[in-house]
Amino acid sequence: MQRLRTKITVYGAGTALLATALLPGVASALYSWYGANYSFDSSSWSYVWACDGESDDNGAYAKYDRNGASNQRVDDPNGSQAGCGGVGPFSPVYRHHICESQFWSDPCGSWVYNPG
Ligand SMILES: [Ca+2]
Repeated sequence: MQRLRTKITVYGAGTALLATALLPGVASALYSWYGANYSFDSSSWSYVWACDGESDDNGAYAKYDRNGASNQRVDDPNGSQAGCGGVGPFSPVYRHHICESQFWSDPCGSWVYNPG
């Protein structure tokens, strides 16, 4: 019984190590969600991405503000097909959120803010 417990402990440590190893490149990224649509930043907030995760014919796009340019927008060009739409690199993004194109007005997820 003692031996089994030891094996479980070692396996758990290995899993934690793997997760840590995968994180550094995206450690600063924050996500804004609306349903299955989302936006996120990358490379220290120098890129913004919009990802349409819903096959509902409503396009998804990210709105963002960055140093020197507010009310910017980037669309996911192929809708819910694989891949997202991205822009950058440019001066750090201050905030972004995901929105969905609908008939009357476009609902959006919560703004996420650059912590730096
Ligand atoms: Ca897509």
